[in-house]
Amino acid sequence: AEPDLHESVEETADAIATMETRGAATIAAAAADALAAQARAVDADDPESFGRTMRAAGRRLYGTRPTAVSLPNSLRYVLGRMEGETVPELESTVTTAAADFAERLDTAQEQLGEIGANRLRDGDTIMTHCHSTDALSCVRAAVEQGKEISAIVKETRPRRQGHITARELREMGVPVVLIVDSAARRYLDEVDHVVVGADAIAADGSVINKIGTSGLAVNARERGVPIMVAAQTIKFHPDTLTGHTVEIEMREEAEVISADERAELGDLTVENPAFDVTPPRYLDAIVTESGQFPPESVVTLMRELFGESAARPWEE
Ligand code: RUB
Repeated sequence: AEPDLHESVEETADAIATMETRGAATIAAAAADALAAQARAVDADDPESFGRTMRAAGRRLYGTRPTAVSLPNSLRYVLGRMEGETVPELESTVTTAAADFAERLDTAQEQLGEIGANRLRDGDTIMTHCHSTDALSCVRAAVEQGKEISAIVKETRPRRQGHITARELREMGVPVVLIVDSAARRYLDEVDHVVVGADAIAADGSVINKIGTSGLAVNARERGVPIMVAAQTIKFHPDTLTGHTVEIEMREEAEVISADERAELGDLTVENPAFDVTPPRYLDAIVTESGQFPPESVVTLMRELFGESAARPWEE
């Protein structure tokens, strides 16, 4: 039987699954926090059972959503640093690693923001898709540099994360025009730069992000509008170094149609993929805390960071 888990692990896992906690970086931070809470709460006198409980907590969090690789990378960072002969030693290595991880996330986001901001010029209009804290970090840094930026914000059906983006841009003083997703190509003529985030980046430079990103990228390329992906290196998907593909999450039909609409429509299938894959040829740059990269070149940095194999310390 699986060990009983601390309520903050259960709550964090539920919040990720229901998307109350969402966005790749935010999910990663929440998972690290939950592991730290679990470590502090473990009521074990032997190191063996401490380790078992921590791995079970890792599995519970891992199983929530499949696409954002920042989640397993967070578990990897924290559980990979769990070591010691006694329970207090194990506990302190986990809580220290979780705190380090959170600090690295914040620092990385700030650093990539500075780099991404250099791509934006005074007077630029950007277009956004979904809500990405990494992408917004670039806009925030540009605004702080004194550049005037305005934004065309895609609503992002079915869950309208564009509303979160619109609100945060307004808080930065950025003028916002909100559009439905299907209006994006019409407005690209007015756009200087498309700025999006990532849930995962594959070894070939493909970017996995909110459904609709790939269509936006193809349209932007056709219109000659540059598109940058703002993504910390925890978005690198180490399994893709060994030929694995990234699982695209399929979500519930209830996000797309109501029960009444379903009754009216009758016998059909609704499909609701949450993410899509944009091939590297449609992207101009991947902006990370370690610098700006042409998408095709990220594999070198990925190997440096992860080696050839990705550990899975949450497994038994
Ligand atoms: C969120 C999404 C975001 C990335 C990057 O999808 O696709 O663009 O996660 O976000 P969902 P960040 O709403 O389904 O979680 O830069 O904050 O990590």
